[in-house]
Amino acid sequence: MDRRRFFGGAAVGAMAAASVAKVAMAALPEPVTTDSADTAPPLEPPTGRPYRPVVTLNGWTLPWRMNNGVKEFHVVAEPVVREIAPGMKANLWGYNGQSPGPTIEVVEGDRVRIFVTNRLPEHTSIHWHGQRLPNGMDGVGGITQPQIPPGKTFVYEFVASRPGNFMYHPHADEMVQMAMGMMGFWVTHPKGRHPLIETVQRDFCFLMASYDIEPGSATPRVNTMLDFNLFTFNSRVFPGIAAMNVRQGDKVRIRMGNLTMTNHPIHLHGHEFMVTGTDGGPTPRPARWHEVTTDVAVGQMRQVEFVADAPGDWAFHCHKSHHTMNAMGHDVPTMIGVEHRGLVGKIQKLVPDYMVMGERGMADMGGEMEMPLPDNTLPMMSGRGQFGPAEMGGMFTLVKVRRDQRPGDFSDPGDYRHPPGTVAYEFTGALPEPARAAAPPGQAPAQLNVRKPKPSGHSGHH
Ligand SMILES: [Cu+2]
Repeated sequence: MDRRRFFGGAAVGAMAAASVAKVAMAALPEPVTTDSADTAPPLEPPTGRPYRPVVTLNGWTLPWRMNNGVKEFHVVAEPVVREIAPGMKANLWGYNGQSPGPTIEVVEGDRVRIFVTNRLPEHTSIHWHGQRLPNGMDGVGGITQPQIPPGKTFVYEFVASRPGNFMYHPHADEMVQMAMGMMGFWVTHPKGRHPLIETVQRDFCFLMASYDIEPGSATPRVNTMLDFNLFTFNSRVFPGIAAMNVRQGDKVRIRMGNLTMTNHPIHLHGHEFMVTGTDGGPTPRPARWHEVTTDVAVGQMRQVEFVADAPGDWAFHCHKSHHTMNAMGHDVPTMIGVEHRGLVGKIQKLVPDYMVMGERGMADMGGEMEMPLPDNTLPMMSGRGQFGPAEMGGMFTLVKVRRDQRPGDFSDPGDYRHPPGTVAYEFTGALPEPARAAAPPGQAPAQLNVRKPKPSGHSGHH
């Protein structure tokens, strides 16, 4: 029978449109989203080649489906609400319900197909930072592809050909979209054993982002170039950043990428690590050396590894002190040594938001701020440990090393129990007078007790 005649004119069109729409719907994987800022347990690969998955700090890994040997993901660009730390939520843009977006984990050699749906009010694109791919899949809006209009879905497809650390972010209205939090981590695991990629017991990843959110508000100022006031690991600040909880003796890998506007020297206490990889891939062994701080420049990724052999709660943070502080602290006038009691109250009658540093430093403001904070605003320094206020915010968290942390258990073991006699303690004896105050009999007291070389009487070597 002639099919065209059987179905008839107008009916064919309607029928065809309906079935095409249905096929397209069926072809698009159901988007998976979350509204949680908790650290999800590692996503053990249900299909495809096996690997040891990563743990994304305060994040999660995007599930996929296999379709004729292709790993299919559905990424949705959309406005999200992100809890930056308990007490503050930010209106950001992100992917699949959160900022940053979910981590994408694949295996070297995987063919991946990523459906990107744009639910933002403006167009976007996704650039797959660091990947080898066809030029037209590189995601530079206007250059390698048309921008993805609001409401539309585009498809990216390529082979994840080299193992390592990657990022994804828009290459469309970048200043705005990255200032709003659009970014995600990508890990390509090696296929089988790789001579430069070691097996580790704990594998963590996060991205660095900075925001300029005026105290009392919730939406970043997108035009800021330098004066950011929130420096985050995965859009979280201390004490909201999850600790990295490991078992004593574990080999630990931490992967990090920097999508802020400045560099971050990342520092680990109590251990030496080795930089074992960058966004260019694993680092050749002769080029590795031990560090306790590694600088992650703008647009770079670093992967560090160490054996967590020292039990304790070890600080892990950016070494720029302003980056371990939240909003409000950066513009406060220095008042150390200035007696200004009573002055603040008078000024605040004229300027209600007026705030100054304490006479003895800023620590007075770390524990209990005397001033009420605007709504939805974090103290500039907060976070407590078992011994009191930590006076930090921003890019600060802990690596918690415990003898009894079970393999595969990433839960927080609580505060470290220090063995007796191993905590810095107060000296309670009598304090001796400074030595420089003592003068030999018959001489005036010396200002400084500096030993100088004798002007003569010393025969040289010549
Ligand atoms: Cu920093």
